[in-house]
Amino acid sequence: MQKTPATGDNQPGSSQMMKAESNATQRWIANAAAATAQPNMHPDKRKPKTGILMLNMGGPETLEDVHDFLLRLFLDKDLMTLPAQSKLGPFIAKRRTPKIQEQYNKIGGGSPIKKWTAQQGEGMVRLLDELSPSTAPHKYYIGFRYVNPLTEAAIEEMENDGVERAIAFTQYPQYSCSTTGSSINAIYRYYNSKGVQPKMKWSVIDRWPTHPLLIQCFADHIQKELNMFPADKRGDVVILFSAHSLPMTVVNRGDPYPQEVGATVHKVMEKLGFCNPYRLVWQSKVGPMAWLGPQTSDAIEGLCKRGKKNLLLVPIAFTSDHIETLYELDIEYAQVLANECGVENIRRAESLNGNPLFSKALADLVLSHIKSKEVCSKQLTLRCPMCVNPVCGEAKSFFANQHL
Ligand code: GF9
Ligand code: FES
Repeated sequence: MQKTPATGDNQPGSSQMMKAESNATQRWIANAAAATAQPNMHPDKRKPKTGILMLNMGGPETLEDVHDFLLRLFLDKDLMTLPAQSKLGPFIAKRRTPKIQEQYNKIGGGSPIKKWTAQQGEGMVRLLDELSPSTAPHKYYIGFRYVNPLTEAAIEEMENDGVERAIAFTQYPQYSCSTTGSSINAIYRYYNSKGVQPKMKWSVIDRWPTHPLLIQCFADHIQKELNMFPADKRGDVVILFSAHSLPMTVVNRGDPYPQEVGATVHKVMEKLGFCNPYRLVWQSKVGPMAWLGPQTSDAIEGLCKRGKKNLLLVPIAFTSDHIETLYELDIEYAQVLANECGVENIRRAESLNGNPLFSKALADLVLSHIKSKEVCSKQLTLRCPMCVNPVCGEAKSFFANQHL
């Protein structure tokens, strides 16, 4: 028999009191067992108090996943609106699949984004459990927009796990309605289409373009790469920050992304003491419409023509490797295009990937967010001046009505 806790003036005897004491004892034993057993349990088996949903677009892990990735992308009404989208979307997805499969084939057969996100998430929750016992256990969930694990499945898992506090944490440092906005709308659509209210309390980390540890990571990776240039060329290197471009229709409706990417670039250069000349350029334009420029490829060509032949490419809007770094920057630009242009030295700064300081940045963002007791940034409460997507307004109201 276990020792029972002192219960004051209990007089043993009546069955009522025996029952009361027995209940108290069992509760005490259960509580004690939970308190001592939980920290030793496998992290995945403990009931998480705080769930952190890491939002990103995701990428196909295998060549077989390419089609469904493209299908979901071209059906995403928060990313783009096409005429007769439910017919045209699948048509374009199918037509583009072979070309995109070929690109993924050249980078080893698939996107590494899930692997990196999981590693970053593990590091983040390990730190959070140490730094914030009152909100522990923390569990990370991956919510991709276009591949598994999909955002909707992750939300369901969080609800089933009995998470109390749900934090939607965008993994895009800079906010665009076409990226983070689409993921946030997806969370809103999940509850709206089921017609249920969340059991968890939701809040959002919607942007972090100038977080000091993010800036430190970028500066470290740039410095490391600058040091790889021949010493006599190092001072002549042009740093080309390359971010995913946006259609001008998105820019002109007032999307905050170009300004926020500019803010990241400025802080990184400040950290480096403005050691080299630099530009912010934009990659991955597709289709016939106008996109924000200058394009990364044109900038490489134009600089070479003007005698600037030592270039350092820095992916600044994605934190992990993906097709735009491993194929577009490394193969298309740094190998093929650079050769044609007569480049002397061209290098690419490493993505943040498995850098432990980056996991620390993520943990610090979550911790500051919890301490702030705010549902989201003030910026998230404002729709783009020219927004025509009603779901943006509904999603903003959904989060504004979450009371922590
Ligand atoms: C984006 C990051 C920032 C379809 C073209 C066939 C459209 C689009 C984007 C922005 C990704 C990562 C931005 C379209 C239509 N967009 N891509 N917007 N993508 N592709 O509106 Cl970090
Ligand atoms: Fe920006 Fe709707 S497009 S808020």
